[in-house]
Amino acid sequence: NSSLPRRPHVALFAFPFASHVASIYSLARALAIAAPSAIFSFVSTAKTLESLPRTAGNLRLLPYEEEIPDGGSSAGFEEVIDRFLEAAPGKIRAAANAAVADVGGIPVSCVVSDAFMWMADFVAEEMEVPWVALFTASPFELLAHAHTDDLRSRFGIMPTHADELLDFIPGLATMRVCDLSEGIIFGNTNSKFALNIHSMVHRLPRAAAIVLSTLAGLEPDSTFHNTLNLTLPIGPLNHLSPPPSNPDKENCLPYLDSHEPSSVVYVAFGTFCALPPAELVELAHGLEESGVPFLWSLKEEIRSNLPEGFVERTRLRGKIVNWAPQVSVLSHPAVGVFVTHCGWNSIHESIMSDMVMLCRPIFADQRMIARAVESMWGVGTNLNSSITREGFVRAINAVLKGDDGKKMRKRVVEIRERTETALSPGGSLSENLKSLVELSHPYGDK
Ligand code: U2F
Repeated sequence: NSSLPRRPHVALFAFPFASHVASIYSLARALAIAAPSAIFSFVSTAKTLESLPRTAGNLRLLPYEEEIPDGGSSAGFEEVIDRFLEAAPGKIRAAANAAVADVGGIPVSCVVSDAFMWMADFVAEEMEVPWVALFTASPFELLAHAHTDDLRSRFGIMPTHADELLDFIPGLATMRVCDLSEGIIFGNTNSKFALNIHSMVHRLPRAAAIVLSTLAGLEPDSTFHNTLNLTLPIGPLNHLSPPPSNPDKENCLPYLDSHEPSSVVYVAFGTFCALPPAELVELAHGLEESGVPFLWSLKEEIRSNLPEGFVERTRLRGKIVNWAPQVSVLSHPAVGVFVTHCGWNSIHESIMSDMVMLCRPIFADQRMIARAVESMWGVGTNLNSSITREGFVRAINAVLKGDDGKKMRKRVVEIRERTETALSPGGSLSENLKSLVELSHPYGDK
């Protein structure tokens, strides 16, 4: 009956790699709770869907039509992503149709996608519904990409002044050319991934809103929202809808329980980044020579690169695991410093736990984030692009025992407290979520 108000139906499309699925799923869960009368169809690969916690009835999980073609066993991570992106427009269209059929023909009223899946806007356009993009990396990264054309005309494709400040871009005044992501003016600017990001920034102005995962207090500066159209900062996403606790399968927490307050170094480089082998060796020697206890999240397959005898020699004061329950680890009183690659989620988690950092950025937005950690926010030390054992020992001592560390700890508490105001009821987080619910919910909630 066409006189009855239609039930809103929001289709969400994940970029099924690294921490991106967990981020957009947090958003989906928060929206599903905030708009109980709407239906939410969440689409990702069958494999990634398996790892997600099941939720209330109005949030339905659907797989992309086929599994990611693996390109044969020799296909690297980049190639797998490229193949996925190539097939993405067809997969999104098929999934949108399947989502409609799955709920008895209720049409999609709003499309939400990871910004990397900007081609979801083709489907939104055909369906004449709004498209909302979620950008999961740091706003620095979005700003830099949004200025790709300016940066290329100013510097060309190879930077000549790698140390030059980016102070002509509002919000990036602290950053330097060398901090930019690969694919903007250096690195492979013609890789499929770089071309996809470039297409994304040209498409983003069409979005009804760009949802940013940010922490109030960490934003580049007050002018940066003016550069982008309708930005809704609503991070940190895992605060918006906390994931169920990450099981401690390898007993990290009991290990931490047996240590003094602020004494343990926690090392983790996110979901897929790895140090170059020679630096992994330096880091291991640095941990050994520093004499401090450590907890290291390091995948089994990389451990063969550790120095010979390292594991045996450090067995009594070090623990190496495949995966740590990071949020619980960072908030454990025994942890004194976080050695991180500066993934945006790790930064949020660290700050929300009053934890100071030693940064070894690897790629993408991580160099800009590491710069901000040290120079903008003053909550850690940037080891830049190379770890040496001596430098590492010095940095660990300065952070754990020196005045530098004390100042950083004071700063991190100040930032966390500022953030908490935004996260409290009626703060900017709930206001922005309300605006997003209104966008994704065009027929009201009655
Ligand atoms: C990409 O970064 P990553 O996915 O590698 O890293 P993070 O954004 O820091 O997210 C890692 C998540 O995995 C969790 C951790 C974070 O929520 O708590 N985790 C864990 O629970 N246990 C472990 O042993 C290790 C990690 C990209 F490379 C970055 O440049 C971007 O900033 C980022 C966001 O788009 O995505």
